[in-house]
Amino acid sequence: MTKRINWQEALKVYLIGGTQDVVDGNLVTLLSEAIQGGITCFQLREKGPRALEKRADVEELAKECQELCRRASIPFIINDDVALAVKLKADAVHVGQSDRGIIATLNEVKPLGIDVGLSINTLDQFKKALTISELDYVGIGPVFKTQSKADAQPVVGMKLLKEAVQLGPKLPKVAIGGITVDNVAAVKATGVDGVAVISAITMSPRISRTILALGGKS
Ligand code: TZP
Ligand code: MG
Repeated sequence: MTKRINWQEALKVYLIGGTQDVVDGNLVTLLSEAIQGGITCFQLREKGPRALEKRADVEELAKECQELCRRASIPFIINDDVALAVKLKADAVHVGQSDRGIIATLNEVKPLGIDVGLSINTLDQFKKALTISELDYVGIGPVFKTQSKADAQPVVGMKLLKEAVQLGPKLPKVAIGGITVDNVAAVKATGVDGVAVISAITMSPRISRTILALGGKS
């Protein structure tokens, strides 16, 4: 019997991070603090010029992060790397539109009890996602301008969030891109289930306080 994740709950404060996002490069310490602060899930996204390069190092880091998440009973998600998600039996894998086909990913991982999240940047992509019954959640964005992703898609604004909530109320949704403690209330007012952030948490001088302000578990 595989576990069932309540994504509507798990998406509330979704931390994304990799070595490249942490000033001192110590992702594990940052993640422990963020878990203490009340994040509701974590996605390992090791990517970009400052990311770890060796496969063995990424795997080791992933295992450490997975163990911290397991102890805190929050989902551990791997970005893009389906093979690593399968090897570690992550709770979920998150893929983008340009990554390996979503159907191929679902066919490979769902039988193993691994959930799948998909990035959405247009209403057409969202409509298509609604036809894929096995999909577990979508990430919609970038809502605002982001400094954390070099190849980010055009900003979608809050209009797309509102349209998606109206069109597909049941599919769990997390908003992403440029979300901070200052705009989180407006983002949540659209009806999305939660917010996914990198810099708001990784660059915060007061991690716990920031997570609480974003809606984390207290
Ligand atoms: N996908 C769309 S925007 C983004 C990703 C991974 C980066 C979000 O980072 P930040 O710092 O919260 O804007
Ligand atoms: Mg991707």
